[in-house]
Amino acid sequence: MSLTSRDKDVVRAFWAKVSPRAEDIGSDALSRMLAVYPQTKTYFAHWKDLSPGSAPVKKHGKTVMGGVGDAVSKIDDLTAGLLNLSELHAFTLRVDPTNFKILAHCILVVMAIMFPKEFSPEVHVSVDKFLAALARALAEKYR
Ligand code: HNI
Repeated sequence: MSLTSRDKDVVRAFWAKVSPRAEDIGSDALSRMLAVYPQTKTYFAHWKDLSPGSAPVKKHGKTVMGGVGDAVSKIDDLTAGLLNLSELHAFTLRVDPTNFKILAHCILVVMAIMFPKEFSPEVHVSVDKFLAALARALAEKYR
């Protein structure tokens, strides 16, 4: 299901609202991924402290959301836009692509918690479709 121009407008407008808190979103989403899907911890074994809100989790949460913001700016061609990031995750980090959907789900949950008013059913469906397209674009290099 590809993103309609309406989806893209909704995602851009919602991102403009939530991006000032991107670091908090990323840190909470990453903390949740590590807690709810402990198999993802294997990719971060080199970190000292994996506990929710720890320094490395906060820092990486910000990094991940930087990637999400970059994807919003490249929403018209996510596959091309995220090619390097897909290569990094596939070949260097060897992240199992099923985990992209898992982190995307955690990001959606945190956005709903932090922005209950703005997270209307219409925003929900467009942001969900965007994050699914982002996960697919990151999995592109695995094919
Ligand atoms: Ni991901 C590094 C973005 C999902 C494990 N990740 C990055 C970087 C960005 C990024 C940006 C930094 C790249 C660089 O150094 O140039 N990651 C994203 C995005 C998603 C995502 C946008 C999906 C929404 N990454 C995942 C998932 C895992 C993952 C699901 C594992 C479960 N990522 C990593 C690891 C690194 C990483 C590991 C390197 C971090 C480090 O500190 O070594």
